[in-house]
Amino acid sequence: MIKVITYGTYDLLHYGHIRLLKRAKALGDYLIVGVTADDFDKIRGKINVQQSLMERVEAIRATGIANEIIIEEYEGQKIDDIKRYDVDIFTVGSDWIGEFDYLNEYCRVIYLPRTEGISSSEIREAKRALTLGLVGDSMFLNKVASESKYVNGVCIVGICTKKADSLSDDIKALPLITDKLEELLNYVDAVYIRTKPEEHYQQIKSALIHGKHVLCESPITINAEEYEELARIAHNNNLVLMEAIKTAYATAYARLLLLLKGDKIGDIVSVDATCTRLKKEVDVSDWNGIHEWGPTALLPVFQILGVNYKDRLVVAKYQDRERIHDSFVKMDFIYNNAVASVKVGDGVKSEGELIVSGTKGYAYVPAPWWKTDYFEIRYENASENKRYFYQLDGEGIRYELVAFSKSIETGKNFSNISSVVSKTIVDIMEKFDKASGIISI
Ligand code: C2G
Repeated sequence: MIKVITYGTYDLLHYGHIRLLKRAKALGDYLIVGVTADDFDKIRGKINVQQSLMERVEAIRATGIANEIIIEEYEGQKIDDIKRYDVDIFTVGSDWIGEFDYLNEYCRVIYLPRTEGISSSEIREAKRALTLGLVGDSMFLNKVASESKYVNGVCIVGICTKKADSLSDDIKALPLITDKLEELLNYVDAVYIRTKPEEHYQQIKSALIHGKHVLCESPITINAEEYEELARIAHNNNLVLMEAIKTAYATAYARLLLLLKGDKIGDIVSVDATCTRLKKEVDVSDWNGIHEWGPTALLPVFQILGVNYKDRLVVAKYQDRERIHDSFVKMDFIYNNAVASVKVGDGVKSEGELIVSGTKGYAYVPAPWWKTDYFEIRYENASENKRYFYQLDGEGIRYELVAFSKSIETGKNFSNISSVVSKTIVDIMEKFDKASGIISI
């Protein structure tokens, strides 16, 4: 019996895949099909896969072509599989020609002509086809423009800005550059907003009223009533209003949360998050420290300990006598059985780490924890320490854009940030801006 093996993602199974599978089967008597696991795809850069692993396995099974279906989970697994299943032939489409010649050491390698004119990416592009407009003057928008290229179906077609000249060539080449938001809104399906928080409410409201979906840098607003109003407008018009905190979409951060929920370090007693970035000179026209860093630093506190803290202590150092621009803020939150401490600022330098302390051990995320691909779970007995690494491309922005476009396309909520957490972040910002209960140093 001649055993043949082939591998693929097989997202949105199409006739190109099926032709490949039929020709692979014809090479022998028994066909094993390896379907790639979600994590494995993400690590190898396939971040747009629409169907779950099980949906893709079931679609392959339904063809009746495969004699056996396995899951491809890690780099190098093909060699293990060829040995384990005593495979005679490895085959894959000609788009991979040369990539798997090393397998000749273990079995015959055959590249089959790829079917032209169809691909999962093209199907996704056609299904999703979302035009996106950027709003703001920040250099951060350059990253969003370059990251959007990795997201099937999302096309940035314009920007509303007053500083186009200071932005990237990608942005300068956009078909529409305007300083009028309404002009941009008439040209796109959705907007990504990165402007000063005090401008968000009006900009988001205008976009929603124009029937546009919104991805907005946190804090979405700095007023709780305004947040509620915007959430209501979005809900009533079946529009997506999603908060952008790229950390929430970093795989390592998301996996850390799952481990902590799984009792890996016992009962969590303390969460300590620090985010600082010392600016050469503080531009009081720019975001102040708490608005720029507060949402990111607060995210693990509220996602790990929840939002029902009993009390809080806020200490702030300001750059200016009017107390408009904070340079350093320390916030402590008291819970029933835990405490959290957040330190943020753009006028003070500290170690940007995240430490979650528990009754069995602790989680340590090194600086810059907010865009980490690595963390450790540490115990009293260091030999039990565990290290985790998860590839992070583009600081998490592309995954955030995928979640936004999937939410729009499906009408389901693919945001990694719950509305309760969003609301609490807004509440903290509003209280801070009203200087309620702040100890100034
Ligand atoms: N394919 C094809 N014709 C197409 C599209 C895909 O012949 N129009 C083939 C690919 O060459 C591959 C298989 O169908 O052999 C599955 O394609 P994908 O689902 O795109 O997955 P891919 O990542 O290309 O799979 O490690 C090997 C890879 O996993 C191969």
